[in-house]
Amino acid sequence: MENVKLVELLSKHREYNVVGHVRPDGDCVGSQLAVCNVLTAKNIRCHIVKNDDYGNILSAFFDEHDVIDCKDFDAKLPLICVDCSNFNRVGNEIFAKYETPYLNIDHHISNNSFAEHNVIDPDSSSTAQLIARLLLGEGVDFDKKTAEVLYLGIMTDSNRFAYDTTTMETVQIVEVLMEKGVCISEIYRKVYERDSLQKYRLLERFLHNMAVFDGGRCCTSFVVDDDFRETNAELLETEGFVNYTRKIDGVMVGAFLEFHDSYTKCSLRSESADFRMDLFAKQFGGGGHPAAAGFVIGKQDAKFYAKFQEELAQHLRKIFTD
Ligand SMILES: [Mn+2]
Repeated sequence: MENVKLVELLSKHREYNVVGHVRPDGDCVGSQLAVCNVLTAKNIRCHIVKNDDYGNILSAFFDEHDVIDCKDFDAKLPLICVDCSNFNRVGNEIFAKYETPYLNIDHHISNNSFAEHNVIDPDSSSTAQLIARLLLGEGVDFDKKTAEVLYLGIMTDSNRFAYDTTTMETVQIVEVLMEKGVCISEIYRKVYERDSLQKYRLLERFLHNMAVFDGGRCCTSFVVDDDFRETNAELLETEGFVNYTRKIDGVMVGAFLEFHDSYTKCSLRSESADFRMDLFAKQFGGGGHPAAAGFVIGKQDAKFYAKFQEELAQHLRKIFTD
């Protein structure tokens, strides 16, 4: 990554909009909140633009932050995007109103540098880790609240430090965040031990639909819109479901699909970065990381699911013969 001065970039203007991707996760929310906290501490105004539902769990991290709905935001303000591999990940309303965002901070290998200034590091386990590294490297002092939201991003995107994206740097940064007052068990409970019963009802259906194929190397599952309606689960409550597809012994690639009435969403995970889930997702207009990627396409039917499974198996076979 080229030598960037994050604080210098953030100090160029007196007011900003900050946004993450739709279907927000812990990294996207933690990164937005961290950037906002740093700006606020410098007396720079900052609005988080709400482009999607944050869900019960992530909402608990917002506190007194200035969040404005996507429909009422001022598109004349410079825009900071965090954790977005593509500009269209910010959602249609924002995407339609901005030509070029001011700043793009991200860690996806598939990021196409869509902003005026781009701070991208695919070697970082999370966008939050990248922000933390830059702040610490530039000698910026930040408070416990900022440390907590940075930890939220690091913990969730590294899958609780289980992914091989977790490096010495990840752990060293966590050490500094703890010095600033972060209580690891408290954030863990706030994120992972507040499940709803509805989530488990949806999970039952997901587990029921699990299929292993291609000699045990691939696993997929899915839920449909009726499953959400009948269980009352929130959309964001499928967070983490895809990991089950990859955890079965022998499975190398896993996928989780959501068949909605107006779109289809797919999450992909692989045992190793060599399996290039980002490239597989790219065929469907998506992207992500080598071992964790995804895409969203239009409404699909059962025929698509069978074809998708075949293509996933083929992708893997191709990697072994190359
Ligand atoms: Mn991320």
